[in-house]
Amino acid sequence: MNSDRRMLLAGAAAAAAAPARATSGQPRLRAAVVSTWDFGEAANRAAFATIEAGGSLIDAVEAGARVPEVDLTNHSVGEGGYPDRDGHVTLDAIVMDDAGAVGAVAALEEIVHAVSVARRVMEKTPHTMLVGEGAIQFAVAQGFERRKFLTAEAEAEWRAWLKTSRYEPVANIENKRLGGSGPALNHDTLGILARSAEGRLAGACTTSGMAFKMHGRVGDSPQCGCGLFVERGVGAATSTGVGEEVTRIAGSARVVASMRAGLSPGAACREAVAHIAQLRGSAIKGVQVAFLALSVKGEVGAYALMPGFTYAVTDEQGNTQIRPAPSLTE
Ligand code: SD4
Repeated sequence: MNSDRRMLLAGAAAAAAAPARATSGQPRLRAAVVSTWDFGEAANRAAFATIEAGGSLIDAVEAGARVPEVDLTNHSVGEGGYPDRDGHVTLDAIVMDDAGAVGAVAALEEIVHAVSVARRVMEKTPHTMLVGEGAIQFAVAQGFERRKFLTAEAEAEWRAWLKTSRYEPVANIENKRLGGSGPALNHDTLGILARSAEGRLAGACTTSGMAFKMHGRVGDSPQCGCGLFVERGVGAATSTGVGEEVTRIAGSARVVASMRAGLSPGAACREAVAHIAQLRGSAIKGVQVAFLALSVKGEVGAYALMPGFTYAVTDEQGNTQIRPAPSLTE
């Protein structure tokens, strides 16, 4: 089966599995939720249900991001994440609303729900990011459970990797190992954006980063303006892929700036991808980077460097579709 057909079927299956419409007679909450990759469908469902239950947009994106954080089959987020080259699973996460509230953690270890710690940083500290041991201490003080984790599968992959210890873009090595067909099969970072009926916006991003990275490496995901950016009255954007390439251009902030200047979400994502390609030339051969954006009006767009990036869109009625993003290269 070719990948387009798989995508369509996935979309149909996801739509069929969409949450039931509210029947309470209350005016409908018309929030839209979008997230990266096809597994984002489960995250969208959790986020949408949270809004329908009366939660805030931040509640919604947090609930969505917590889904892959405990999905042990997801090797780029949370408990199932692949470790760094020293065998430590280290997590990065961020939450942001459209009123300038932002909180993030980076290189967090031994706490599964990094996105929830990020939210506490936003709400309980005067800071925007805590890292490493300080982030762990803060999380423990906030009542989060601290425990070591590294799944048997992640440990086996790490031990296999140690035989060569060659750090290469995950887009290639993990795909080959998993026998996947697309170039981005194992990029599983979750970026999630939500919009209320009134056009308010929030977002979150959570990841364990690139597999077998250097200890202490932080990618784009938890950095405000790189892995996530949200601006009132304009829109929100998030990214996935090799974070260094996004960080170089403050990618998500750039996408939102283009939307502020009048570009559609799709055109804004394309502009950022094209800029990376132009800037980096042959240095990014085989590298995947993708952006996903949501405008204040509820328009959605995405664009990737390489084919294979998909995203999940949940409309105001709660129906979810998986869409393939256009890409710069074939
Ligand atoms: C990072 N952008 O740490 C993340 C990785 C990623 O899907 O998106 N993986 O660079």
